[in-house]
Amino acid sequence: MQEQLGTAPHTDVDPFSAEYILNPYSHHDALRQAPVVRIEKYDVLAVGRFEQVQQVLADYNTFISGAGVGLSNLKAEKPWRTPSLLLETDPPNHTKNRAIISRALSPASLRSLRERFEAKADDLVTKCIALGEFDAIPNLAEMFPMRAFADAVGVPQEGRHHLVAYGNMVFNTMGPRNEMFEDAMRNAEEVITWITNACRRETLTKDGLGAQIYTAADDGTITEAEAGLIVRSFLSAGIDTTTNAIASALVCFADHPEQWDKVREKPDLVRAAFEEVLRFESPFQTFFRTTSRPVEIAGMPIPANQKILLSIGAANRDPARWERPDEFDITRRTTGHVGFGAGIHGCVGQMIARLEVEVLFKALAKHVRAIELCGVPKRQVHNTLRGIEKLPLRLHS
Ligand code: OVV
Repeated sequence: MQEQLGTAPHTDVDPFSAEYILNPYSHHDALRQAPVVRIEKYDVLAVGRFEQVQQVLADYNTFISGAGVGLSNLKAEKPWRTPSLLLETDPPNHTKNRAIISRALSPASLRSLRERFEAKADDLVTKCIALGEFDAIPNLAEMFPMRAFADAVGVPQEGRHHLVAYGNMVFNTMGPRNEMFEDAMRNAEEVITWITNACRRETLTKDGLGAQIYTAADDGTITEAEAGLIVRSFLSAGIDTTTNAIASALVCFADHPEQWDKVREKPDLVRAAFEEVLRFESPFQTFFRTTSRPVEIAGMPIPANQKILLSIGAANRDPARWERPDEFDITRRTTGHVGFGAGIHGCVGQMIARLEVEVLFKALAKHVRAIELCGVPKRQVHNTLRGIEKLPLRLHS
């Protein structure tokens, strides 16, 4: 389509419709038809080309997060929770908070977690093999982060299923007030009560990542309440994302047994394979920025205070950036994918996410010859995440 100079072409694509969510890839060309498009239904702009997504992510002063990274403008509409001190904040506050959580998630800090993760992965994989045909969502994709990550943070055992529900609330409410939004919020009060308690200093184990955040309250860098909110970010961002990354990886390997064979022969390929999963099936498909001033994107004037949707999924399959973008190929160069975002808000948990997936898939590579799909995976209709709801599998030892 020929775009008029200076105006973003309109599209009737709805990234929050069930039809889109079930197969986003067939709609991405419409989002990438120009550097910026206008999504009529929500009256927002969208970028889906790799180049512009990267440009928007890099310019954090113009494309801010402080008005929220969902469709709703947090400065104009009252949000259902206190905004995140990391995700929904801009410098200088973001910088200070990010340094605190960064330290807790640094490679040095994570080194001691590997062995614990390995024991859990081995145990879980052995149990899943013994199940025969099983649903890999609750039993594997959710179970592993729920054990490995939640233990690492130091949250109580009792009621951990609330973590999945909370992630669904956080990520579904980044979209419009549709059925997915309302469904996710149905049990909100109970879930929020559990999460709020789990983030308290007194509830957390003494030696976990959560407790480490509270050391910044001890030395007066942040308040007690701020420490609780930073711990909340672990619980918001750390379960559903990894769960769906694991689920997508399982489907990718079930669909491409020859690539699973490569991993089994050389388990050190797991880390590269995970980057390809993040490119190919980006768990966090869409989020927003808001313009802090009038700006141009590729010559198109954008007003101030304008919500802009970033299609991470479209950028990670942009044919202008990737050869054979729709092919899952664990041997390709994935450097530069935006599956973890980029820039100052780039996923602060990416090291622990990579560690979890590496350890889990190395355990699978050790024990599992073939990952067999025993039925069609049931996609989760979700405003933001590339989710799978039901995944019937059999792991052949
Ligand atoms: C990256 C991310 C996703 C969802 C929630 C948060 C962060 C948070 O900080 O609350």
